[in-house]
Amino acid sequence: MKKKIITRRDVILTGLSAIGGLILPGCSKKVPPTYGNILRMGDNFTYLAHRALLPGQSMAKEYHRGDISSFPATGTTNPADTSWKYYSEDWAKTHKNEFANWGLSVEGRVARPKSYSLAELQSFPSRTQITRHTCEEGWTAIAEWTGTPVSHVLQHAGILPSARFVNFYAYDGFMECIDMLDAFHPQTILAYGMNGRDLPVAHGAPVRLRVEKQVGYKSVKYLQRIVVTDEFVDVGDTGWSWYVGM
Ligand SMILES: Nc1nc2c(c(=O)[nH]1)N[C@H]1C(S)=C(S)[C@@H](COP(=O)(O)O)O[C@H]1N2
Ligand SMILES: [Mo]
Repeated sequence: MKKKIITRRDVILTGLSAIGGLILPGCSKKVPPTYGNILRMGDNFTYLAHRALLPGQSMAKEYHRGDISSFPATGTTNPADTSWKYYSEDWAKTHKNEFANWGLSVEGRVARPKSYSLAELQSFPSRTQITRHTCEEGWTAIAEWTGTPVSHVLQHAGILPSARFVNFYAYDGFMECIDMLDAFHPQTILAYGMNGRDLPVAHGAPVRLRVEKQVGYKSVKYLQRIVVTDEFVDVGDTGWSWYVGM
């Protein structure tokens, strides 16, 4: 996987002058900061090149039931574990309540900010997809995910025309952001089901994001809040690339 990224970056750096002039001027807040890091600059070039050159709504490959594999759980696997550094009392409470009082807040640049219950999300149009998850640590796994498209929820909340980014916040403090092209991608869903059952705790219950066109860490587990913004929210240098499109 590493090799692929380097190859892609080389290709993009060669084509840089062509797209650089087109997109870079005046968009300081439209792409993430690079912190003077040359690899970060590469990430942004990859992002801008993808957005300029590739069809944004191309689909991630979907698999068959028989392709479903075992699936490791990584990062936070139980936010109610008090010995865990990202322990969440709020998540533990809503889990104890079988998520009856859980709500996903959708706020920011939307006309009708509100909190969506699990039942409400489950009543929205649903999509089921069998896809391959690719973790930056070098493993992949295939599972079936069921959820409602992020696009449906954003439109339900009345997303404003100036909005450009969608920020996802989790109970364990994890946060990720995607742009509108990924947010409105048909395979970008708020998943409440995995392999035909409720989403297990270890995989982000009750609802997680699935962004099939990006590396695994963009698929935020234990969702708590979605904030729509006009500009890129700079949370500082996390050491993780913002754009990890595949
Ligand atoms: N809230 C939250 N979301 C997260 C993580 C996490 O630690 N916390 N880890 C990320 C990473 S690096 C990966 S590979 C996947 C792991 O999902 P899984 O546990 O279902 O395999 O979730 C992503 N989303
Ligand atoms: Mo990961």
